[in-house]
Amino acid sequence: MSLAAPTSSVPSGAAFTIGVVAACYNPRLVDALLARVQAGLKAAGVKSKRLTVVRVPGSNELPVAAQLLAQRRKTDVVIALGVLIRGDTIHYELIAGATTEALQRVALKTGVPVINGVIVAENLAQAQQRCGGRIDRGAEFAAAALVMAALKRKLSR
Ligand code: DLZ
Repeated sequence: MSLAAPTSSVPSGAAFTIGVVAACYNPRLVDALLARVQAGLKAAGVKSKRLTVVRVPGSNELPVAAQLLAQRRKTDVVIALGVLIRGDTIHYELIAGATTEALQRVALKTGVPVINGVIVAENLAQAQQRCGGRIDRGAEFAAAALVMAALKRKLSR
């Protein structure tokens, strides 16, 4: 994963309904990532009553939950969060590839943007840096979600 995050401005989130699905695997890391996503959304004005957070066992289960959230009538965007660490997970590449592809399929099938917030790290230190450390991927995922929600509204009119 690159360190070069986009720098575009973040639209207000006040009008958006957002679904977040987070894996329970690597719970401390995912919880830290989720907290940062929630902080980013809140800072942009997303109302707590318009934010639904659900948990699934592992990253493999993210796509189906993302689809269920996307199919809810008012959902503007879905964010899927998980952590995969190469050293810890033998079939890391399989899960990472399958999850990425399936999340993209959900987005294209439903027309609701799905932000791929699965951290794919080489080791624990790298994962910690990206979930609760100096690289704020959570804020990036929140910003990407708001940009895509705004784009969907604009182009769906
Ligand atoms: C089984 C498994 C393993 C070994 N590692 C991870 C992981 O690092 N991150 C993650 O999110 N999930 C992992 N899982 C669980 C799978 O994603 C899935 O929950 C199970 O295979 C059941 O379908």
